[in-house]
Amino acid sequence: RTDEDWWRTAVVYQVYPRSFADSDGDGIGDLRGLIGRLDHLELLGVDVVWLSPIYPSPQDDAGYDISDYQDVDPAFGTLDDLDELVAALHERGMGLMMDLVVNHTSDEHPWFVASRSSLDDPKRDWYWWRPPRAGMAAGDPGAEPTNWESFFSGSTWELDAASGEYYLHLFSRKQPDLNWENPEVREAVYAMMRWWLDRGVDGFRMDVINLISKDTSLPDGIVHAGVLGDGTPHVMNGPRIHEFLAEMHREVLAGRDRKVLTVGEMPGVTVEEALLFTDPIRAEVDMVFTFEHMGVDHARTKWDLLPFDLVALKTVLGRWQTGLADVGWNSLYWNNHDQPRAVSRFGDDGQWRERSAKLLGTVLHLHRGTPYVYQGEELGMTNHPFGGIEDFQDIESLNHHEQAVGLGADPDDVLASLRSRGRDNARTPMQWDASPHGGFTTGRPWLAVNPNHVEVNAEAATTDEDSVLHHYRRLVRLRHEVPVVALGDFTMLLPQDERVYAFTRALDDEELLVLANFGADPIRADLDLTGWSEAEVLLDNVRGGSDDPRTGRLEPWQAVVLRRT
Ligand code: TEU
Repeated sequence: RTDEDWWRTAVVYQVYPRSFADSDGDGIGDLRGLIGRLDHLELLGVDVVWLSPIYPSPQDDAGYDISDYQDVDPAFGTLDDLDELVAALHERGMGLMMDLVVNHTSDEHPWFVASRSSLDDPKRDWYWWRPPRAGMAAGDPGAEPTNWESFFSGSTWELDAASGEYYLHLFSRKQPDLNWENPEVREAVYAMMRWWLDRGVDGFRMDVINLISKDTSLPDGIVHAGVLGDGTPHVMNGPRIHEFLAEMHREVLAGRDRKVLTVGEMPGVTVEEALLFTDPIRAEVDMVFTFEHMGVDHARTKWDLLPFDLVALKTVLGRWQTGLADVGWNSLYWNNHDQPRAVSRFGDDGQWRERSAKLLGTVLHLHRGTPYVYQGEELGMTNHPFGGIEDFQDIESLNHHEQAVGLGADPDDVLASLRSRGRDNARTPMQWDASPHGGFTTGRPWLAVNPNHVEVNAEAATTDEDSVLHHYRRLVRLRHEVPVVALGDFTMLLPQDERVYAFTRALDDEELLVLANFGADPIRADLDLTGWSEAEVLLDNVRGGSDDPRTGRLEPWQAVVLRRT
């Protein structure tokens, strides 16, 4: 691909390899399993595959704790398998986006092993080491250098008894944060990135990349609950973040013989900051993953559930559309390996599962930006019916359960939150067919397959023209073939309507109108549609509906796209 802007009409598909397809019967997905399933991706028509980590890892955080950035974990295969995947994707006109996890390494990475080995090891300053708080002894309660709480519960500091110093880990204690203030660290990361580009990969999804610049004075955070404080204001979008990303662009991404696609995962990023990160003139990243729309249905923490509020969702997404309308670019997602299944969260995973899954696809893919399809989203896969805590495997969920129950929370309430929002919901194996374990493995799957794989699976969807899968295929094709979908101006309509999501897209003399009924009751959109009576119905998730969608009357969970010129 030489056209510099090919990516503005692209759709990215995220593969979580551990749960995608297992080729050797060990119950864990692998690269050869993925290579064997490329027809599915080609049917969908996606352009790029974002591959979650396949690197050597102790698997403390499901591969986001990396012990060797330039190899493949034997559980997933070999570097030869990865080279074969790159070639196979390129042959089909698709690209490969690797997951770049460089805010932290595994504590088993040789860099950290050296850094920890002694106070004067040359790599000591590759991580954040600090003595106990002034006037306190190592190991004393509260002696940690700051009061910050980890994303995975507990303190963000771990005491290393040998040296009597603490090291920083925003995530698990087996994920020590790299010290990006140290130019040697930055150079080592850039060299590794160039090594992957030389191997033929086409882009990077950058894990929590806005955490790499921190307030080096390491101030305490505000204590909202319990005894630990909120460190996020001191580690998100820190003072040198734009400097580091601009340097990374200069040192790695610029001057290549073809476009390198980048997306920065940025917890806590605002649309104002995203404008700076994605302004092409600034040459930092192409787009960012915001979490703002993922926060409309919970209070301070992801476990404090709130009911879904469509107005809140539209307000956030509308603001991001407006904010990046003229400069910069949006990413668009409902799902990934960290979020519960959208059809269970924002749709209706019971009677209206298929229709509401198609509605969610229509709404997202008709926004301006690059859509990301997470494995199984195109099948309308749902949350899993988890039972007790023994059903869960994700460190984030297990640590939260232990800490919350330990602090006196009702175990049933905590379990209800885990069942609704736990990351394991996104990590149950891809459902390929109705056979045992959904065709994911011939062995015992590392995490149980959803029992509904008997009816929710790729094989059944492929032969059903009305399936969620074929609806997603149509959405991808629309983006490739109808310029107003990728490039048209976005205008939100009915911003305060609690049931109808409505907006237009306009480019030159073409205009689209998207109407979506987020509910199980028929409804009439409160819009004057006289100018749309002759419009073309470009897409409708209800075949043979009783009403003409151009009247604005919408059946339960109906989503339509009208086009007029
Ligand atoms: O996620 C960053 C992150 O912020 C999430 O952990 C989020 O806070 C949580 O899941 C609630 O939504 C990235 C990776 O996507 C995640 O899988 C890793 O666990 C994390 O970074 C550490 O690498």
